Amino acid sequence: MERTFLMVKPDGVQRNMIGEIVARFEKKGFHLVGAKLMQISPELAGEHYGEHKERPFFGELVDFITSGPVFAMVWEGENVISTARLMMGATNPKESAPGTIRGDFAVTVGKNIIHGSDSPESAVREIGLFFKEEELISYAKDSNNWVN
Ligand code: RTP
Ligand code: MG
Repeated sequence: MERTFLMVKPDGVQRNMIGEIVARFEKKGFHLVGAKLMQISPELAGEHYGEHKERPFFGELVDFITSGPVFAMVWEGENVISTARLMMGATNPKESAPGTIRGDFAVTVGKNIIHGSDSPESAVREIGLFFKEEELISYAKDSNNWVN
């Protein structure tokens, strides 16, 4: 079963959106296997966003993602990586469709509420960066049988 790494960014935590975001993925039919509120260090931020190191916004991105607590999660389910990206909406909220998280709740690209892995390779890498194996819980839930 596929897994992805999702994270409510500091703006989402400050705006009391953890519950709203968790609820969307739960109701969709995905399965939560790990979650924690945490403060990202500058080192972890640099690794997580390593692909953007040369971009002009890198410094701002690291400052923002380390500016307050984030809510880190691992979700499991059929096609969860690409479906979660659809549910998040386009990176820039001025282009994200209504009905998506960014389309419904965000205005500007630097404060777009949620992160989600963009590929199977990113998902494995990011889950490994943020979670220890023992922090991820495999468990059965009867409701899963009504989804797949
Ligand atoms: P994320 O990694 O945070 O889930 O976002 P994403 O895949 O949709 O977008 P990505 O290209 O990976 O960019 C990472 C984050 O950098 C900020 N950004 N700022 N000022 C800008 O032009 C700009 N472009 C990107 C955004 O906050 C984006 O989420
Ligand atoms: Mg990205």
